[in-house]
Amino acid sequence: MRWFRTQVLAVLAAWTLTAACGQSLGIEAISEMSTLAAKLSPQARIYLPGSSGFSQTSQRWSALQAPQVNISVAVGTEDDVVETVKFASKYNLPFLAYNGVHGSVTTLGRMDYGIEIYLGQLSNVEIASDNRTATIGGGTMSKLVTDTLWEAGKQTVTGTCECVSYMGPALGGGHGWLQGHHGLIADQFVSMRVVLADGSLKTIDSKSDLWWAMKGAGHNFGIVTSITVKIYDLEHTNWAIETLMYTGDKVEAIYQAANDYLVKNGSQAVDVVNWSYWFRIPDQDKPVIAFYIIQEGVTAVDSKYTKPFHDIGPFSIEPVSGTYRDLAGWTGISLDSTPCQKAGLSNPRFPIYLETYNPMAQRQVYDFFQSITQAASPFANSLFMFEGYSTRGVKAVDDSSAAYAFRGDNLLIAPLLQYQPNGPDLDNLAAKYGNQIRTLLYQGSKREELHTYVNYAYGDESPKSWYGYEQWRQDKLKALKSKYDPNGRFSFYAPVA
Ligand SMILES: Cc1cc2nc3c(=O)[nH]c(=O)nc-3n(C[C@H](O)[C@H](O)[C@H](O)COP(=O)(O)OP(=O)(O)OC[C@H]3O[C@@H](n4cnc5c(N)ncnc54)[C@H](O)[C@@H]3O)c2cc1C
Ligand SMILES: *[C@@H]1O[C@H](CO)[C@@H](O)[C@H](O)[C@H]1NC(C)=O
Ligand SMILES: *[C@@H]1O[C@H](CO)[C@@H](O)[C@H](O)[C@H]1NC(C)=O
Ligand SMILES: *[C@@H]1O[C@H](CO)[C@@H](O)[C@H](O)[C@H]1NC(C)=O
Ligand SMILES: *[C@H]1O[C@H](CO)[C@@H](O)[C@H](O)[C@H]1NC(C)=O
Repeated sequence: MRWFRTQVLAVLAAWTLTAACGQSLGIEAISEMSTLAAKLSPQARIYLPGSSGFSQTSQRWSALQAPQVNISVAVGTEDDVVETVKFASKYNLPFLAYNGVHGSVTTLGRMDYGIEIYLGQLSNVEIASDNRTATIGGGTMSKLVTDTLWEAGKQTVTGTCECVSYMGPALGGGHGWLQGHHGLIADQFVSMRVVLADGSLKTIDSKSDLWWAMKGAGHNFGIVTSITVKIYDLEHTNWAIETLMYTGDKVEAIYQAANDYLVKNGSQAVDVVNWSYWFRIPDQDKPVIAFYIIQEGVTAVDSKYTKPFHDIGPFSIEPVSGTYRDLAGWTGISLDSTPCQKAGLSNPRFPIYLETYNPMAQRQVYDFFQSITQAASPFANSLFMFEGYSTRGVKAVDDSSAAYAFRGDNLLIAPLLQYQPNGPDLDNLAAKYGNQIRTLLYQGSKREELHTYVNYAYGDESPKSWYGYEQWRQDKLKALKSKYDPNGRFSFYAPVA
C-alpha cells in the first residue's frame, strides 16, 4: 500500500482543507493524516475516485440521494475500522459504513463528501464449538451465513435477499423467512463487537444499555465489526411454493382471502409465508398480481392454504418444490435476480406496516399503481411488494426489549418505484406518487400512527414512524444518542433525532 500513500495524502490534504471550510488545519494535522494509511493492516486498501476499486466498493443499488464519498477505505480488520473512525472524527470528516450497499433511505444523501468505510473484507462465519451460536463478520452477506450454516446442518434468521448484508437488515430489526419460528434477526443477537463514535472498540451484550438500541436503531450508534448470534438445528430442508398469477380484476377477492385464510390478524401458521407482487408483464395491459404461498417442511403447499386462492381464478398456477436455499430464487432476490444488480436506477420505496388488508384500499392503490406504470411512464418497471411473513416468533418477544417498535403489525407493504434517474422533477414526481399510494393505504387502515420499516423507508417519514410513537422510546433513543454519539457522527441512516 506504500505506493498509494503519497497520492492519498495529496488528496486528503486538499480535501480536508476544503472540508474545513477554508480553515487551515496546519502542517501538524496534515502530517498526522499520513499516519492513517500507515496504521491500517496489510489487507486494507484505500481507493480513490476513478479507480476500479473505488467504483466496485462504492457503487450503490439505488441512485436516488446516494451518499457521496471522496475515498473508500476497504478495511481488513476491526482495528482498521477503529483507526479510520478516529481519523475521521479527529478531522471532523463525515464517514459511513458501506456493506451490501442496498441502503436507500434518502437521508443518506446528506453525506455529500467524506470517507467510506467498506466492510466487505470482514466476511466470515464461524460456528461455536457448542453448536449454539455463530460469530459473523460485520461485512458478511446473508448468503454466506445461510450457506455456511446449511453445510453444518444449522440455520438462523437472516434477510431473504442474497446480496444484502447480514448486518444491514439486522440493525433495523430484520425480517426473514424464519422469523415465524425465532423472531427478528435482531432477536438472535448474543453479543457484538462495535466501534463507537469515539473510536473505541467495545464488546457489548444484554448487560449494556446500548444493547436495546442496537436492535432496531443500530445504524445510529456504531459500526459492528462482528456479532455472535443464536443458531438452530436445521429441522426442515424442504420448502414448497405455489405461484398464482391473477389479473387486476381479482384484487378485492385475493386480499379478502389473504385476510381470511392466511393473515388471520397475526395468528397465521408458523410454517407458511405469503408474498405478493404487482408488476407489469408483456401481453397484459395492466399490472398482474403474483401471489406466492410458501410452506416449510413439505413438497407441495397444503391445499387448505391454496384452495381458496385457486377458487378465485388465477390465470396460471405453478407449484415448485425444493429447499430453503431456493427461496431467494423463487421470490426473485437471488444473486442473479434483478434486485441484486446495480444498474444505476433510482429505487425509492414507500413502506407501511399494517395489521390486515383493506380490500377496498387495495383496489384504490391497484388502480392508482396501474395508472402510473403505463408503458410510456418512467415508472413502468415498478414493483409493488406485499410481504406476509409469519409473525409468531416476532410477537413472542417482549415488545420493550428492543428499539424495533412494530411487533404488533402483520404485513409489510411497499411500492418500489423504479426508474432511470432524470433530474429532480422526476424524483419529486416519484415522491409524490409514492406518498399518494402510501396515504391511500394509511387512510384505509384507519390508524392514527404511520408505522414504517426503517430499512425500507423512503426518508421523509418521522423518527416516530421509524422507531415508534411511544414517548419512552423516543426519549430513550435520544438519551442513548447523546451518551454514545453526542456529535451525531452516525446520523446519515434514518437519524433518531
Ligand atoms: C433487494 C432487497 C432485499 C431486501 N431484503 C430484505 C429482507 O429480506 N429483510 C430485511 O429486513 N430487509 C431487507 N431489505 C432492506 C435492507 O434491510 C436494507 O436495504 C439494508 O439497509 C441493506 O443493508 P446493506 O448492508 O445491504 O446496505 P448498506 O447500504 O451497505 O448499509 C445500510 C446502512 O446500514 C449501516 N450498516 C451496514 N452495515 C453495518 C455494520 N456492520 N455496522 C454498522 N452499521 C452498518 C450503515 O449505516 C449503512 O448506511 C432488502 C432490500 C433490498 C434492496
Ligand atoms: C469530495 O466529493 C464530493 C462529492 O463527490 C465532491 O463534490 C468534492 O469536490 C470532493 N472534494 C475533493 C476535495 O475531492
Ligand atoms: C456440533 O456439530 C458437529 C457437526 O454436526 C458435531 O460433529 C459436534 O459433535 C457437535 N458438537 C456438540 C458439542 O454438540
Ligand atoms: C388484531 O389483533 C390485535 C392484537 O394482536 C387486536 O388488538 C386487534 O383488535 C385485532 N384486530 C381485529 C380486527 O380483530
Ligand atoms: C400471508 O398474508 C400476509 C401478507 O401477505 C401475512 O401477514 C401472513 O403472514 C401470510 N399468511 C401466512 C399464513 O403466512
